[in-house]
Amino acid sequence: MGFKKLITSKKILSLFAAFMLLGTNLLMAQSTGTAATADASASKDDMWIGVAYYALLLLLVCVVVAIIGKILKVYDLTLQLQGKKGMNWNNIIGIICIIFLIVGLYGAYWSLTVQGSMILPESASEHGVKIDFMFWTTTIITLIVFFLTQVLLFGFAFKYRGSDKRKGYYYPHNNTIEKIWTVIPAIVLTILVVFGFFTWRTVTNTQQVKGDINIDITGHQFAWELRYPGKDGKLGAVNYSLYYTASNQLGVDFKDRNSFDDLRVDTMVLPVNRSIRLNIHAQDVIHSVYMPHFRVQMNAVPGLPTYFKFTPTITTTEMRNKLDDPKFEYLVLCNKICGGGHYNMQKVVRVVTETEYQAWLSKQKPYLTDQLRKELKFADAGQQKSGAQNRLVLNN
Ligand SMILES: [Cu+2]
Repeated sequence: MGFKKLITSKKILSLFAAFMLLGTNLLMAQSTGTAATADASASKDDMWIGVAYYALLLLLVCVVVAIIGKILKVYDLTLQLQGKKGMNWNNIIGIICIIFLIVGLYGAYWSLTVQGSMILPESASEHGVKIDFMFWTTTIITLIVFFLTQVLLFGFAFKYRGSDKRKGYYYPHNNTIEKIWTVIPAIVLTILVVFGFFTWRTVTNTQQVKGDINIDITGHQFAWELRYPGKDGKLGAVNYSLYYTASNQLGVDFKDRNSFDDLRVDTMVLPVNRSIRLNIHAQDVIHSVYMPHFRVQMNAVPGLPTYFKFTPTITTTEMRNKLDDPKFEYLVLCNKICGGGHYNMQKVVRVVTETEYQAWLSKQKPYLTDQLRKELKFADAGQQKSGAQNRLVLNN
């Protein structure tokens, strides 16, 4: 293939487009990461240098491939001019297929061992074990299929490469083979999908029961806010029309007396082996509560409260020992790209024993601060103040 033909061919163009997309991702990631820093313009320059570097590298690879192709072609023509037998292109393509197979399988092995070692540790929640089982089943099945199909594809391309000694056998159709490669994948995929459906159903088909620890988690650009119930074990209601006041950031509705003893906390502390119900809210755009160690993820949608129930099974201390990492912390992250500060939307989650949990809980400050009491004029009217008046005060 000539150079001109090479650079105008669709495949090369799409490869180039993929590289440019990679550059765009790099651009977004870097501009987000450095949005708040003073030297943002300097790093933007660096970023463009990075994009140009990859674009040039791609062009260079194309040129080298084209030159090698040309050299071989010239060599082939020279041989033919000398009356010798030309190069055996069938052998060359066959060997390239085998090289591609070996390099590709090594790449898959490298990815599995190097990147695979960065995989999450064992699930720290009850339902997570089921999700992990499903994940590993799917991974093992797809790995077997991947290995078999790649070896067959490139192995056959090599073994049955074109040769003067044999002729290609014309084999247009075979119903049995068609049935096998349609029915087997259909059965396997159906099993996986049904398996996934039932697993997800058992994970999410939950009811609120007595003894659940209700925790409100509210996402906004760019932080998570947490609210725990007080001694009554009940969270007061929230009202979206009360959002955005400085001292009542979560829009807690003090018409509801359950809200009087609610607690505002900074770290999500959870007692081990207790059922936790996260009530999930968002105040501006869609966020997503993501707690990878517990295999928990649920979108936080403005105006549409969602929830997720789970039971942590491994304390932070136990997990630190298991991983031999004294600094390990569970995290709650945001898993929706919700704006420039998205990357920083995280909070520490600490799983502790019941005794430690009670001790921690007793030290937390109430959501209803003195400032808020003053704003709501609780001091004047005591706790009998009507909700309608509260709202009037808040809206002023
Ligand atoms: Cu977010």
